Amino acid sequence: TVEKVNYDYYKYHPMPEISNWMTQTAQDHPDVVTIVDYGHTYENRKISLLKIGLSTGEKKKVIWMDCGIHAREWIAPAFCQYFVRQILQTYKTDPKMEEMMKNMDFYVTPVLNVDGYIFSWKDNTTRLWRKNRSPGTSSCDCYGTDLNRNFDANWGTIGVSYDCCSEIYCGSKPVSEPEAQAVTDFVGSRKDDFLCFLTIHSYGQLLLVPYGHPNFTADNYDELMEVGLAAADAIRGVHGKNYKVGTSPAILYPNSGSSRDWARQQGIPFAYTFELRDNGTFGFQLPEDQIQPTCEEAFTGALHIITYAHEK
Ligand code: ING
Ligand code: ZN
Repeated sequence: TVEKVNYDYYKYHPMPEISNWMTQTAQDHPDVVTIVDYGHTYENRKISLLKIGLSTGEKKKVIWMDCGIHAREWIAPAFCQYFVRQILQTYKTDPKMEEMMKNMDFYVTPVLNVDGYIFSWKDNTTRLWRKNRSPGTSSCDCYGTDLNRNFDANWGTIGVSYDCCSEIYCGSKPVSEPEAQAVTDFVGSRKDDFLCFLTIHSYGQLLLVPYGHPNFTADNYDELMEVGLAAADAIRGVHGKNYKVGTSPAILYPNSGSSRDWARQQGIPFAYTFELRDNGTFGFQLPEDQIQPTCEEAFTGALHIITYAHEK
């Protein structure tokens, strides 16, 4: 079969194009890629991931990556797509990648907050939308919950708002949102198999480790830092960009209810938040000519973490 080569990985794509890309990718690699629909958004769209791996008959470990939990962070879905292309391109010639594809399945969600992502493509006034699109309450007339404050990890305790008009509204209760429920159910059902939980955001050039709450420290904090710092070194080697490594309270701001903290609390050892480029010059509106270098460096960083987890 002839590989389709016409998808432009160095442009931003609206949701229908990303959905078609998922279908096409699964069709092009029927032996390694399957689409898994694992939930619905508030507006009842499917939430889907690509499961990527070589079947061996053995029980496999799992690498999780989600992109686009925040609507306006367009570089994140672009990175998930690039990541998928890279692993599919390299495993045939790179024995180390082939080994990883045999021992592990990669579960990649290119766009988690599908409703929000579509809304951010609507027009100039909606481009910077962050949250999902569920309506507020009878007493609060705004749309959207911050999905990265809605997970059941010290929910509602710090770095959140109970005002439904806020950008960091944590929702009415833990996992009130169907998008957070989908991840919770899917990952929670076989959490012991997961080695890595990588959740991709922008911007700031950071690798964040658990926890977001300053009163708690991950029991593998030292190892998370060591691996994160080595990943940042590798990232610096690609295009010279500096990525800071630390907990959110130490280098960004404290928060609760993030998917990464929930994943670490579930026992998934290597849980990281990536904040991709840039440092604020363009912010969420990162120009398309930076998609390629951003993806190249982030791929190197992610692969460093994944390789470490695999070999451990
Ligand atoms: N940043 C993340 C946010 O949800 C973060 C940073 C992640 C903080 C995880 C704490 C825990 O606010 C962006 N850019 O969304
Ligand atoms: Zn974000």
